Parts: sequence; structure tokens; C-alpha cells
Amino acid sequence: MAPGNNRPMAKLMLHGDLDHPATLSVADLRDWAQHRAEVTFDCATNGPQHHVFEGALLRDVVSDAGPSFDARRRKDRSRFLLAVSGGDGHHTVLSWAELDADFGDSGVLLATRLDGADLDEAGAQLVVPSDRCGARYVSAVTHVWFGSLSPPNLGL
Ligand SMILES: Nc1nc2c(c(=O)[nH]1)N[C@H]1C(S)=C(S)[C@@H](COP(=O)(O)O)O[C@H]1N2
Ligand SMILES: [Mo]
Repeated sequence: MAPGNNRPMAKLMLHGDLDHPATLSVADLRDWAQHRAEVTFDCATNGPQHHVFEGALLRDVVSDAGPSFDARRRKDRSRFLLAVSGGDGHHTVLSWAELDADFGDSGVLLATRLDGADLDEAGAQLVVPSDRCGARYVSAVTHVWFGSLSPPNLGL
């Protein structure tokens, strides 16, 4: 960022069932190892799009925030969800198991760069390389919630 640029930096709130909830700027997201993903996704309105993203693995960021599951138990980890919201209210959910190396092992990113341009002002973008469609590529991320559902009422 050029000196003298006073535009506010976008931040996201990482909250939910976490021992260490946090407010993170895009610069903070560079504290984690940066991964690169070259993706093509389809949009119902704009057609196929090709982009190169770089950023932190969502799995790494949430793991360091102290998720309230028993990390040694796969069955416990399989109960958890994430909800990711953008500044315009667009929001989507992922299961923890999509990201977890023992399950889907998907390289989902909180991107800090899009096609070589830093996202510090715009805000991080969710990147779901395994998705065929772009709807979960939430841009200008403001909130990442992590938690579990209460068990469904089965009438037992
Ligand atoms: N915040 C936010 N992110 C969003 C959307 C949105 O409406 N708001 N649309 C999604 C959809 S449907 C697609 S296909 C991709 C790419 O959208 P773009 O063509 O507007 O970049 O962004 C996704 N991320
Ligand atoms: Mo889309």
C-alpha cells in the first residue's frame, strides 16, 4: 500500500464456537502460509470465469482460532459448519469436513490476492476450487462463523 493512502482496510470477524475469536485484516491473513489456486468457475449470468487467487487456507485460519471440537475425534469434527458472509449480505455455508484433511481435503482459501492485485481494500474472497459454479466465491468477506448444529429433533 502506498504511503499516505488513508482508505480504510477491510476486516473480517471470525466468530462462533472458537476459543480465540478474532478480527482479521487481509494483511493479517498473510501471517498464514499463502497458497495459490488457478480456478475456472461458471456463473449463471456471466458465463465461465478464470482467475488466479492467492491466500490462506480457511482450515489453517479456523484451526488457529481454537475450534471447540475434540480435534482427535473425526466424528466430532464432522458435526461442524462455517457460514461466510460478504459485505452485500451474500452468504454461504461450508461444512468443516469439506476442508478437513481426513474428509474432503479441499483447498478452500481466504484469498488475499486476485489476479495479482491485493485485496486489502476490497476485503478477502472465499475461494472454493472444487466448486463448478461461482456462487460460493463470496467477495468482500466480513464474517466467518464456525459452529455446530443442535442435533435434529428425531422425536426419540
Ligand atoms: N459478496 C458477494 N460475493 C459474490 C457474489 C455476490 O453477489 N456477492 N456473487 C457470487 C457469484 S454468483 C459468482 S458467479 C462469483 C463471481 O461473480 P462476479 O462475476 O460478479 O465476479 O462471485 C460470487 N461472490
Ligand atoms: Mo454466479
